[in-house]
Amino acid sequence: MNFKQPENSDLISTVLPHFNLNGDILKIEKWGVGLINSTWKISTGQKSFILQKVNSAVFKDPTVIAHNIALISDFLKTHHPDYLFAAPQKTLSNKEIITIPPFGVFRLFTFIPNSITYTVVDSPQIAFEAAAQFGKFTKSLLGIELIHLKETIPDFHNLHLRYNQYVHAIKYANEKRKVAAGEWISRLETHKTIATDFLQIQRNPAFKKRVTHHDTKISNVLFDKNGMGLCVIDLDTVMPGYFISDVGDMMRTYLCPVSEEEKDFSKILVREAYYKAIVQGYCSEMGNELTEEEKQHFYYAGKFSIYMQALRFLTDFLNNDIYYGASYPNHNLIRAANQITLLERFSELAHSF
Ligand code: GN1
Ligand code: MG
Repeated sequence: MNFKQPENSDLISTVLPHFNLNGDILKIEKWGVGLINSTWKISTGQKSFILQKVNSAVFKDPTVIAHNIALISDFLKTHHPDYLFAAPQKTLSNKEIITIPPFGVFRLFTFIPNSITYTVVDSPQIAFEAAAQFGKFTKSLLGIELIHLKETIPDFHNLHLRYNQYVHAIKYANEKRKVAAGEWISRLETHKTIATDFLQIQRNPAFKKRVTHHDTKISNVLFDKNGMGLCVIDLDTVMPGYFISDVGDMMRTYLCPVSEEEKDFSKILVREAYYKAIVQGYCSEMGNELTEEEKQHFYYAGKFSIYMQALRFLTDFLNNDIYYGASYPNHNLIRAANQITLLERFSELAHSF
């Protein structure tokens, strides 16, 4: 279904009346940097909220998200009642998530008072704290019956499938885009073994599926004013997965001082102290749970995530930007080239890890 993007006036007249805000709306601000969902911070005199419109082209069945969040929330209440869990607030009709035509699918969270988010990682301590929070999240959910946790995006981090989608995109791309991508396609080709190694992981019983976040960028961790981690947020892609997905995406997004949007590739470099902080932070929670073989794959985790994101951006460029969208010509090609450059910098460091 095609929905309209709401203006602030539409939020006030049509969307927010479905929720109990307990006060007058004083301010509506666009919030966060996500590429897929749209997010706003809603402030009232008493409390603040985070309103999110779920991208229903990507999350085809939003009830699956609501199901997973309810399952996790119940498990934590029973087994870890002190865990700070930002569950969505129910609508006046008692739903966690609601379709409001013509604007889309929405849910509302209470804004955790005094919490801070970062958009860049500028100290190893922040990287350690974030990694510890993602580790704690998975650890706290050990014991949940994975069979009941659904895949909100089927095959989301299946690298083998992502590779096949990329090959398919090359085959059917228009000539102009294929030519523009040529150099980057050949540079990516030299890293193809990352995809074949993943097939081995899938077959290896030492690699366990656990509750995995799948989007461990720094803005998905809430911190307190002293820089201590409080909890993780943005739980749409929580589903069964391998630890390499979470650790790898932290490496992809914390090791380099600039983001995937950076066009000046001379700024792309890998900060080793941050690598160590991620490994130590994650192991501070998950060290006793990971198998020896999994522990041998921290470095692979970084390659896996950077390579997969490069494939995904390049695939989208070849597919005329249908997934991520583009705000300037060649946007997804630049993002892909940025990630391929990061992969090259990361690969050069192999000797030191
Ligand atoms: C998307 O929307 P956002 O920024 O949270 C994507 C991630 C990518 C990321 C790259 C559902 O996340 O997998 O790593 O962009 N999420 C989805 O910036 O595809
Ligand atoms: Mg996300």
